[in-house]
Order: sequence, then structure tokens, then C-alpha cells
Amino acid sequence: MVIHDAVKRVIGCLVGILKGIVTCSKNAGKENARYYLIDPDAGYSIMEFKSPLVFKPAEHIVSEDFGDIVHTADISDGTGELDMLSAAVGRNIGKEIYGKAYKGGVPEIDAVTERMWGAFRWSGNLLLRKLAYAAPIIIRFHNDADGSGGAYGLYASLRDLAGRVAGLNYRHNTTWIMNNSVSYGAYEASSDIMIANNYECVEKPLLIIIDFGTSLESNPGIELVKDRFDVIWLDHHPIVEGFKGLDLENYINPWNFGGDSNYTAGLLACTFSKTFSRIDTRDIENASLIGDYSNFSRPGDEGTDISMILDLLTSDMRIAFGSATGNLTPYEIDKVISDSAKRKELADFAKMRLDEVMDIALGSLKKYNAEKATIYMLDFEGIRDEQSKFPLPGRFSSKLLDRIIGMGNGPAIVVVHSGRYVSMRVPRDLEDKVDLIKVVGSVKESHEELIEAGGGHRTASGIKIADAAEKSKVLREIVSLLKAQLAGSA
Ligand SMILES: [Mn+2]
Repeated sequence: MVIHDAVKRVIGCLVGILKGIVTCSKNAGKENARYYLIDPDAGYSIMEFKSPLVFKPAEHIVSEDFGDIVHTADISDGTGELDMLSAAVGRNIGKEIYGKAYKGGVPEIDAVTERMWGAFRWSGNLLLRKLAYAAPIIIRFHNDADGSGGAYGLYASLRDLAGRVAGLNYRHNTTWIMNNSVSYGAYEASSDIMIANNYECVEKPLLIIIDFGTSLESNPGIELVKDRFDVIWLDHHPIVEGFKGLDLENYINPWNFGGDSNYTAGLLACTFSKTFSRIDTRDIENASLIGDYSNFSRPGDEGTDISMILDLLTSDMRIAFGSATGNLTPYEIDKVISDSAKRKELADFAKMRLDEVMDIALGSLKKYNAEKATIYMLDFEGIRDEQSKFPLPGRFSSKLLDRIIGMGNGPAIVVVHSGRYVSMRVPRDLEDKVDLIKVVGSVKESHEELIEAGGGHRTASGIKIADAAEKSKVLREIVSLLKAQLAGSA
């Protein structure tokens, strides 16, 4: 290798040799600076080192003192070598991507997977390229069993990949963020941009979204990140007209491939991961399917306890970890799931707590008679333990509907509200009469200033009210819209 216009930066002594092209830096110039480098002559394995010297992406360096901390280096412009490096990385990544679509054995799921496989492979390639260059990767997932299950499935698959291929290590610059709302707004986008600003890289940073954001409230966030990041958006919510995420290159939603919300985001993330890892994630998939009441769920089967645990952990980490830390990551989930004693303890606790809250709730319901169904309303505030957020109203409303229907008093719809949040659930056999997406749409239209956000599925939706003082107005409106739909007059 010939070094053109070589510059030498010297401040230290000589130990060994490190050479290659700088692909990425974190906190360059600061005390905790880290650099990532690929030596094209040594395959595509990334190397991490610290240095008080400042290196720019694409610089070709030959260091003579590689002892972890680089103090001396010959530096040349490696821009011309980047294309060759990129091609080599592409070839190596290609070997890790499975050509044939994964089959889990459920024909309806496998048919949708087959149609998505091309999109999965494209996105899988993109993810592995980011790993190869140690580019920053931000993974945001919805804070429920489905979203966190998806993140955990992806994590487990990435861990498997890293164990097999040294150059593709997710640990370098990956950030996991639990998203406490269903939209990807300007706030989320701005904080992701701030994270990415700590890095300088020859590759764009990557943003992965799991199980949220397919509504208009995400448009401002998408506008902010669409040029700054590559984005892989995995969701299964019905797509709202005017949603700008559809223009993203890697927007994958089963609704666009002949599937629907039953193909949950957790299942989607696990199956996407099958492009580069074939570890068994069926228990996590089932946890996600149970969490989102999918037709494909197998309650009682392996993963049932994981679903319950994920419900608990995403609502309240304090119970499991004894601290008030807010951000749940797959590392914490893994600590619980892989410890069988802890796993059983938490699943039992969650079940006990849920039964307790259910008993109180059943004694606190309001009832509204409508044609063909009864509408049940629950003020959830004060029913839960003040200290614990478990169960969250959205999750609880699904379980409440199940229980009420199980009591055999005929068709039912539930509306659970807590603070500024309203959660609604409709059973599948009323699906052709009631459409919650329309209910939410009408409420947004008639009370635009009162609604901060709203959306969801046909049979499961939520609304966030801007001012809690106006909640009764919104609740009255919801009940009258539901009655009208049930009567067939809306
Ligand atoms: Mn979901």
C-alpha cells in the first residue's frame, strides 16, 4: 500500500501496527473518543481503538503503536479505496443473508412472509452493512409485549450473528430505546438526531422502528430524519392515508403484502431477523402474538409467560430490577428470561397482580346499553397501585374485554380511561359493525384541539386527550359514536 501525501501525527511511543480505513468515530476529539477501522487486507473485520488524535472517516491510517490506544499514525486520504471496501463488505454480507424465505409452519403466516422476503432481504443487507462499518444504529420499539418482544427477537438474532461472524458486532454503536407512545414525532426524531450527532461515519446512521408510528402524528418526525438516517420501519398497524413513512425505502408492513395486524410487529421483527439468523424465536413470537391478541396466538403454549413478563417489564421496571431506571432494553429482558427462577417469580407476580386489579375493575364498571352490544366503561385511575404502573390501561382493556365476554352476558365493547388516555376494545365478532379507526377519526375531527394523538387497529385503539379536564366530553362522544355504529347509522 502506497501512502500519498502522508501526514504523521506523533505524540507517543511505538508498540505495534494497526492499519486500515476509518469508517466511523464516536465523540471524536473528546477524551472518550473511539474509532472504528477496517483493514481491507484482513477481510472486513472491524477494529475498535481509542486515540487522543482526531481521525476523519475515510482516512487511511497506519499506526505504529497499536496497543489499544493509538498515539502515532501515518494518515492518507482513503476516499479512493472506499468503493473497493464497500464492494468487499457487500460480498461478505451477502454470504450471511439467507436466500430462501423462512417458514415457521403456519401456512397463512408463511404466505405473507414469502411475499415480504425480498423487502426483508433488502433491509437485512442494509442492517448488516451498518454493523460491518460500526455505524450508529438506533432501535426504537413500542412499550408493550409485541414491540418489546420484537426488539428482543432482533437482539437475540444479532447476538447469534455476532457470535458467528466477528466483523458483524451489534455491540459497538447500537442504542435501544423503548418508545412510550405510538407516534414517532418531532421530539423522538430530534433526540435520535442528537444521538447520531456524536458519530461521524462513512455510512448514514440507521434507525429501526418496531411496532408503532404508522399514523399522521409521525409525519413531522419522518420529515426530520428521512435524509439524515436510513430507516427500517417494521409495523403492522393499518396504514393511515397521508402517512409519509410509505415513501421510506424500507417500510415493511404486512398490510402491504396481503396480510393484516394479526401478523404482529414482534413476529415481523423476528421473521425479518431470519434473513441473517435462524435461531429459534418461536416463544418470543408467541409472546408477541398473545400480547396483541393475534388470531395466530397460541395461549398456554411456550412463550405465554414471556408475554406476561414483557407486559410487566414494559409497564414497570422497578418491580423486576428494583430501580427507577426508565429505559428497558433487550439486555434487561434477557436477564429475566434466561433466569428460570426470576422468570417464574415475575410471571406469577404479574398474574396475581392482574387478577387483583381485575376483581376491583369488575366492581367499578359503568354500563351503556346499545343495540347488539353493551358498552362498558372503566375509570382506571385509582384502581391500580399508585406506585406501580402495571398493568397499563391499553393492555388491561384487552384483558377486561376477554373477561367480560367470558362471563357470558352477551356482546361487549370496553372503554378504559386513565388520566388523559382512553383505550377501546371491540371483540372480533363485532368487527363488521364497529370500526374504532373511524371512531378515533371522528373524535379527532370534531374535537381537533382536544386530541393530542390517536389511532390503532379496527378492534383496538387509543386516544390521548390534550387536556384531562375535557375528558368527559370526549368519552360522551365516543359512546355516542359507538352506539351509532352498532345501530348501523354511522
Ligand atoms: Mn403491535
